[in-house]
Amino acid sequence: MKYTYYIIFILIFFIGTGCKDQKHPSKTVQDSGIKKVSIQIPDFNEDSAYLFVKNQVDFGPRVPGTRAHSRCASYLTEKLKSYTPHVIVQNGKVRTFNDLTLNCNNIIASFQPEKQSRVFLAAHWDSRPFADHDPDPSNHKTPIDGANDGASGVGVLLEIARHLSLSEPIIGVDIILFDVEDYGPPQDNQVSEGNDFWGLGSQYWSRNPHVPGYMARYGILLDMVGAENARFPQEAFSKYYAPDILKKVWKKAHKLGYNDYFLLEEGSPINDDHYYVNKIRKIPTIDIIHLDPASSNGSFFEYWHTINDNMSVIDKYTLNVVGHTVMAVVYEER
Ligand code: AHN
Ligand code: ZN
Repeated sequence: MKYTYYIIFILIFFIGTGCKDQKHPSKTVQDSGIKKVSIQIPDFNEDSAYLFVKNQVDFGPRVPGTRAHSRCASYLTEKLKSYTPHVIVQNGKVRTFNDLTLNCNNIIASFQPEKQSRVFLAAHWDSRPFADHDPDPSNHKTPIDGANDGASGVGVLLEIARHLSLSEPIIGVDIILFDVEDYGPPQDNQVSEGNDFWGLGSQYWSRNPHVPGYMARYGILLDMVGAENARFPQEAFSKYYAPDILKKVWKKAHKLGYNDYFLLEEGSPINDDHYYVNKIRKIPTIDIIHLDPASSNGSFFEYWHTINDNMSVIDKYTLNVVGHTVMAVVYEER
């Protein structure tokens, strides 16, 4: 009798482990009918991504022209150089809404640059010079940490870059960190053509790509991807310019169980870096961006362009939701 229980226990144990769903099963796909390629999606590490966000914020607000900004540029460049020898810092001059000429440093890291079939992943690394949406008007000229608005997307991309250095996907990947995205005119200083004073770094890159005639299958921009319970509706320019990419990414997110984050409803159009890449460079590019029509600013996440966009809003799980989804998409491309 004792033995019967023992055997039943052993059987249950083996059936149990045998059926257990692995977090990242290795998939085998038929590649052009000849050789089989095993696809393993590496484990996105949210602690690592969080640290990458914190390291940027620790420099202080990364406002173009400041010491914190140039020190952070060196940090990002060196970090990316530890993952690939192919890092370019593209320097250009851009003109702001208030007629300043700023140095713009777009930082580009390429993985398997020899491959024709490639995608790019992007985020902006500068932070906003003024908290013009802060509820307290005395903060309206204070620069922001931009933990979510800026650093979160870059943190996710640095973690992805770390994985790209450890295991190669089938396609080539470029990671583009755009500078001077967030120098748009403040709320109380609206200028005509004000919308085109956002995304100055991506406008520069779109007209002057780091490789002449640069092309990619598609691009994915990350903007404000670190707040707790983030919501990513389908931003309208992404839906207009890159509907198939949008569907592919949202479908993958849902397959991974992230339905509460990647919403199937449409979000308002945002003049973000992807808009200029679509318009000028003509590479279909989507924006994974936290939008919230119920927030007090009417469009973006609650602490957008306030001094409260600091490390306290960053949630590791959200970084994981986005990083895991993007890595799954990239590593399954063939
Ligand atoms: C506009 O408000 C038109 N664009 C803002 C894009 C942005 C700012 N993303 C992050 N900060
Ligand atoms: Zn911003």
